[in-house]
Amino acid sequence: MKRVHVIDSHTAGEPTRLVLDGFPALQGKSLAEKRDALRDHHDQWRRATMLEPRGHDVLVGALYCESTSEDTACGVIFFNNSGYLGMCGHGTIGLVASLHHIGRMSPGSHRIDTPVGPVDATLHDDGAVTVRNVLSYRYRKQVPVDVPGYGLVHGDIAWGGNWFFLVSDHDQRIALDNVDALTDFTWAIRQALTAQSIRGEDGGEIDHIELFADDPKADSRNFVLCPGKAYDRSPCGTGTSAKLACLAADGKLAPGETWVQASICGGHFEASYQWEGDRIRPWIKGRAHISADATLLIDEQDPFAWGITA
Ligand code: PYC
Repeated sequence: MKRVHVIDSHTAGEPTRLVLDGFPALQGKSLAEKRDALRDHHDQWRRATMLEPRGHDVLVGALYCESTSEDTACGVIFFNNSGYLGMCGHGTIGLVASLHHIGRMSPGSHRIDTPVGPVDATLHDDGAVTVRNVLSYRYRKQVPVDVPGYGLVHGDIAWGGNWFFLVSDHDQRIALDNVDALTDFTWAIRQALTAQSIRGEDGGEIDHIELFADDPKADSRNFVLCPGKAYDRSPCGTGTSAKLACLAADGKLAPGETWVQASICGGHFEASYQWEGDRIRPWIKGRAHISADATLLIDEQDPFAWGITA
């Protein structure tokens, strides 16, 4: 029997499963190299912890990695039902809350390494967490994409730690009783972007699609489709960073001004930015709650030991 110690939390409704130990040791110096080693040689561990019967499509995994330098508290590799993420804002908030829960992190500021660069997380005395995210930017403005069944859709392409396609001009209703239609629409956009070879600046796949609408209690409400076709229950930390980059580029939000991003589920993140050269430094503030401290058991005799896959 293999055993994996996990702490589950949710950040504004979006779950994070922190893997504390049980995964194999990973080759590589940098977090990007370790992420590649996990993906290329040990991906069954992601599948076992993320997919049914132990996981589900909405879950985001966060593999805790011991710090390899003096200035970082730890490293983290994020993954989900379909593969690997660059950064994850809600997941970083969940990681910090979980480490605090088990007594491994105190209030204050902590540097955390990720495959796309270090971020800083401040755990506040009241349990809220502010993430100083990786530098973010808008790559292209109002890119047209022909979406079969929907017609021409325009969106901005922006980096917030993952690649996003951000669409404000649409006729969809962003409400929980309309999730199926929103998923169909955003999945069609995602497939059209891939089919039409519309990619991020580094050639990376644009695997997060974000829709915006007005919200009576926030500056905006979003719907974010994640790479594995589940929607983000939280306002999405990297997606909010991408949004800030677009607002900053359009001169619609001043540096230091607070932006309140609501999710389709009604959770909120508070966000702000500062310019650093031609990119922005985003800050995202939210809160996570612990939901389980558990040991996953992987029985080699179990035909679904390593997850249910297509
Ligand atoms: O909060 O950055 C985020 C995120 C990415 C995917 C799901 N949540």
